[in-house]
Amino acid sequence: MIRERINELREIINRHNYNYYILDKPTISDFEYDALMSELIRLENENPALITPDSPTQRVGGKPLEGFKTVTHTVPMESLNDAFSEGEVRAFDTSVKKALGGDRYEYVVEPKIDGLSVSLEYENGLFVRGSTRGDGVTGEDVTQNLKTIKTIPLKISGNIPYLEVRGEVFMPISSFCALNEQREAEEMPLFANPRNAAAGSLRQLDSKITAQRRLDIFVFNVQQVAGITFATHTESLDFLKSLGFKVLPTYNTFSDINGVIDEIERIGASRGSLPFEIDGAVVKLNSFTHRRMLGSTSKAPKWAIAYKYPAERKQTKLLDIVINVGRTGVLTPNAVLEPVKIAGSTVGKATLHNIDNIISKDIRIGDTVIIQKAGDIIPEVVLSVKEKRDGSERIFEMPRFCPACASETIREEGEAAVRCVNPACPAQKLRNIIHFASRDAMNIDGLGTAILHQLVKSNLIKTGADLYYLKLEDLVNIERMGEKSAGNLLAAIEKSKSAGLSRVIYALGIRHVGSKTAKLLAEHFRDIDSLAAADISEISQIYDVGEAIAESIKAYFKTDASLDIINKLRFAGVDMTFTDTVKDNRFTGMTFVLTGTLPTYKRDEASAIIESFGGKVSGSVSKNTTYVLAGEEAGSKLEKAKSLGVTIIDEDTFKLMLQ
Ligand code: 0OX
Repeated sequence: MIRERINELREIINRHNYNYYILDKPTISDFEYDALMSELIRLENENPALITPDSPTQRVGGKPLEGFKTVTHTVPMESLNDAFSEGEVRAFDTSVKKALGGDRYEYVVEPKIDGLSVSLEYENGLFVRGSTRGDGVTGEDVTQNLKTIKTIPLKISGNIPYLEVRGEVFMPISSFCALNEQREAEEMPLFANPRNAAAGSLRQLDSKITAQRRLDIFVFNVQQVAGITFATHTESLDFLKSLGFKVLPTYNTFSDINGVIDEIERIGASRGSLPFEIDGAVVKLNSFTHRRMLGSTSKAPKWAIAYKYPAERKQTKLLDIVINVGRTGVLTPNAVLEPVKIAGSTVGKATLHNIDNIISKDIRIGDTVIIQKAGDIIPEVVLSVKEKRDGSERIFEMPRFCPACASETIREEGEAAVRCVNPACPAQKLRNIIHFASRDAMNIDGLGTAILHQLVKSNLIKTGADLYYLKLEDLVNIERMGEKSAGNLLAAIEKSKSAGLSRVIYALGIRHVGSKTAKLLAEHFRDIDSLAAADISEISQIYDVGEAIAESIKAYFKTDASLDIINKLRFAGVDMTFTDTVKDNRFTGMTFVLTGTLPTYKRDEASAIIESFGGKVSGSVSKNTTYVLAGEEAGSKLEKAKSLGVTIIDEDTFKLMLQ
């Protein structure tokens, strides 16, 4: 009874998923859909034995992985030879004609989706494995992540013992824009284009993140199938469509090259209005017999070619140059343009990269310029049209003062970028505070980006030092924070006051000062005031601390804003003196067994560390062993640990435990 209802619900939900995601024709309301899904989730929760891997509930992502397994592609995932002109496409046709010796032949022309290639494998109708292309022979197992893509069927009909299909995972432009908008609001680094966003999303070890990313797929090839043969590629694509796959939006056939060229142009002209990005058109022979006659080189088939569209260029007027202060303090000159339509969107802004670029291309305010949209979402100014000048154009200079905070900017030797190094600069505020609270810095537990974003937005904090002046009511007033979590957070902030000098130095976010340098500085100067007062020669005398780092430290402590931060930290009672590392007793009562060769620690080093934290090291595994720390070529101890169910850790995990 319950089993039947579960099956029925799965079928109904799968049908609605197909209507919504593949046909783009929803047949029920979101409300009704959610009700069906909730019922299925409830029934499965009550009857966990009835959960199957192809259930629509299994698309939400699972436990984070430690790493991806590698997959060997039994049928190589070949790449394509490129063509950049009509002439090259015609030359390809000439070589095909020659190889087929007078046979009549037919081409298929497909849009070339700009995403990343994946393989999907089905055994007895069930989606069992999905992997990235990798180098074509070995890729990574990303099954969990692919399952979150609603257009990938988890089950197919037709009694097919084995099927492997290939497709391109991509991020629709609208999802990409929404994702970047959200990341911008959270002050996270932006993805340069939808392809990078898709790749970053598919290669997440935590599939729950992938599930939030709204990826999609177009399938375009049968790699292998048991029990069915096709005469042509289009036949195989029609077959995939009938199984419920989301196949490429077009795959038209042509029996002469002129038709192919026209189709390439047609696809190119549609580029701007497609909801996803394409970077070319693929021309393939349709007949599998003909494909076999042509064969492949080691890299790519000789029966196909990818025509790559040139980056679109447009002419417009450069109205002004404005400065954007990025999250790392870099001042970037941006062009304000007379709006033009390019690659599907209206553009009024373009990047000029840096001042050297402006000087070398002699770009002036008021110039007529050529802009180009290549892989990146923000177009760039390629050149200025000097013939169109009338003498009214103005030469641009970088401002000496930061437009966001008015403090003096610096340009380091050998660097193209001009920077603002004021730690309290509003353009970098949130980023600096996130760094301040992060694990290797003040290590404030429970203080994530979202909370910090709200604290900054409500003007409760301007720098990391302000965290020490937060009160309970400040925290409970921000969204979604209960009194208990607010209390925990205050306790974590309080605890961080004794993090020690090296963490404080690192937390300040001084350019070039990583946690290793911060430790060296802390050991040498022993309190923050000595560091702040030191001159460049004294700082750069420290082994491993060069002149560039020393200059950066000096520049940091020169600003009033930095001194203000130091004073606030002092007044709040943050320990800014160096004490030789005090070990805690975190391993008391635990027994470790070491086996195999560890990547960086020698055995006795690891043993000494364990003992210094109060743990014991034993030579043999028993049920009383807490952890087996295993390296390369671990032998029987590892086997024994597995059989006894003892937790096995690697060196990376061990290092995490030491932090
Ligand atoms: C795409 C795409 C990629 C099959 C044989 C060699 C390459 N990105 O849209 N690859 C292929 O063809 C493979 N077709 C496509 N449409």
